[in-house]
Amino acid sequence: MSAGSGILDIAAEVAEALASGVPVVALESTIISHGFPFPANVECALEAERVIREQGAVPATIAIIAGRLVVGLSREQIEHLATAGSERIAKASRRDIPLLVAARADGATTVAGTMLVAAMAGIRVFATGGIGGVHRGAQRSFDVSADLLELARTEVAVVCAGAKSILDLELTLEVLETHGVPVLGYQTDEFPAFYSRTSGHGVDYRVDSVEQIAAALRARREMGMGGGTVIANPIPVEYEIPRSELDSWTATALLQAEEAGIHGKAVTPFLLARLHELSGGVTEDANKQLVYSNARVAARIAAAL
Ligand code: PSU
Ligand code: MN
Repeated sequence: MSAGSGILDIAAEVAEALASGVPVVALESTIISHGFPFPANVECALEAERVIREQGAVPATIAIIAGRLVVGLSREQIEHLATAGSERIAKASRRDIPLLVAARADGATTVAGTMLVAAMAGIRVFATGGIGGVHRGAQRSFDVSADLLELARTEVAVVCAGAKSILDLELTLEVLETHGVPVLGYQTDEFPAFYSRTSGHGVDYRVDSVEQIAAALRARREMGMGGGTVIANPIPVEYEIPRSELDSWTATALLQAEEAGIHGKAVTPFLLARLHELSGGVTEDANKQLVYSNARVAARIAAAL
């Protein structure tokens, strides 16, 4: 670790890239601790970093390690988050971060937590799998991911494959609209539903090149608007999972969550784990591949910036 002031530890390679204008792409870590089982989680984390390097950019995987906000995890730190177990590593969203820092604890950052730390470090582009959103039944549960509110306030572009159909995608798009977060479809007119390229919901704007995306991000910056941008990149067609299969796994997973009385931050990890189980691992490969695809697009956007 070299640069960074106070509680921020920026890896030397990331600090040098930021100082010299080499493109940098942030990656989250909840996907490592809570999104995938071991060893798929390590494989996915390391391969996403490799894909970013292949495009000439520098990856910066973000997490909280012993209370330090680390920007650019080492391989050992990635392996630690992947193997320590999801009970020992806190899922760290905006509200959790000050407490974890104060307690010198470990935390794996969600989309919201990663955006917050990336912005502190001066990183403007971030690749993930899917963003959190408005959960089905949120009219009663009020379960709206903090990811959406972070997108409203923090100026980082998030490249994702849309959001999972375990969520209410229509309400998710409504909340993003309310908060002034643009949803750009990369080479698509539809908001993708993670494992599916389509969801039946349109995007605000279709963009066909990374230069177009970079121009929109520059314009936002010049105006000093703050706030994030969603770049929705559909899963590559060869890895797409047929909707009929997904729908039945999703319905079962949602029912199991309700029966088990799962709520709060446990909901998303519970549903993800059930889907991996119910699909006999089919969702796992698709999930990895869409992360790599998002990492590639994010690196190209960072270069175009
Ligand atoms: N969606 C996925 N995989 C994930 C997540 C979401 O398909 O791993 C993780 C991300 O870290 C996201 C978080 O930021 O779950 C959202 O959690 P919640 O719904 O509790 O806000
Ligand atoms: Mn939630």
